[in-house]
Amino acid sequence: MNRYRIAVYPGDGIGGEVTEQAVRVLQRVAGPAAGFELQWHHVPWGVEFWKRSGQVVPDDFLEQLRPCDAILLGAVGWPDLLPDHVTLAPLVRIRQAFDQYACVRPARLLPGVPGVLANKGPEQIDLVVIRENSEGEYVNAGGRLRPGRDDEVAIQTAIHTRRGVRRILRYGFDLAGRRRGQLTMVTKSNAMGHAYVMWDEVLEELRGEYPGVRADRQHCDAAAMNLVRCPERFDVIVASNLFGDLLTDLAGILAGGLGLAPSTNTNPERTFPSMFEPVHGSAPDIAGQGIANPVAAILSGAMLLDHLPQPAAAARIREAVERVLAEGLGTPDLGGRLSTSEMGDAIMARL
Ligand code: GGG
Repeated sequence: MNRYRIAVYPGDGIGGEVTEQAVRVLQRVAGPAAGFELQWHHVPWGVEFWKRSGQVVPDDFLEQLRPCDAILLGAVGWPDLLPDHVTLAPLVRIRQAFDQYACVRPARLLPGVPGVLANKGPEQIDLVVIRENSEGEYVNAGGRLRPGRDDEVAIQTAIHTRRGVRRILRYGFDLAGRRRGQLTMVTKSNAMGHAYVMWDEVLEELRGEYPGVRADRQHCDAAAMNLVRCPERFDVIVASNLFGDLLTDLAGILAGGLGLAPSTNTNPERTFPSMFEPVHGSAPDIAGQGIANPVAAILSGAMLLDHLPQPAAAARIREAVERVLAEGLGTPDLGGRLSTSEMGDAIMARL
């Protein structure tokens, strides 16, 4: 029997509430009948850990995570106590240290889920955003000169490498080839004429290797507009780190809300563990009320199983979630009345 060691990093706010449900569901589909076992390594990091130790994560946090087969993350951030860039730093560090360069964020409007766009249903909203996750605007290169003074200078430099662009575009081409064959690369090369012009060149360099994929490019402003105007024209989007972050909140809303939006931070070479997390953040406004939607975390768990790989168990989870949503059940963000744990119960009951 395969045994996988999974690190669970619930984090802050609703992270703990939704991760608890994801762990329940994952535990249910594992076991001797499925042919694999999950061993959990819970890490209590985040704002509560900082209150006790003065640090959001311990010094050896990467060493603790490294031997795991995968990481299940909840959410990070509690801005009343700590600046968001402090609580987010370990998450970005994990992505970079473990070379999790492919952030995969599917956005599919499921039957039964109320959509926000008139005349755009499940047939029209089914896309995947691949966000470059290791470089770009998130490398945090820069600094502040004369902080707080009127003549302060702050520099935040984005770094894009040809190798990094090539590998994320290849990932997108490969995925588009397995889906509907449409790749859209999103940049802003008309206004940012160095890095994003290199992105354009790499797209042209690779295009000929994928005759089965139609590849086009859009500037990020046009892509945001077109996602709302004609989402059915998108299949696979590849975007830089920041643009991917922006577009996946938009895509998540088009697919019914961030409470439903899962994601991966994948190291495709499997040299390091990959990490799975809901797209949403810690939602301090509803934390502790037991009303957060656990579906994004549960579907992130299904993506984790796909990666292990245990695709049959992943499919069972997706089917159970789809049945619950098709029956019109949901948490308040979906217009429903179920609590976080009742939503978990409903999914467990259909497994
Ligand atoms: N689910 C993880 C989480 O809390 N994300 C909040 C966030 O703002 N993440 C920034 C990012 O994904 O780059």
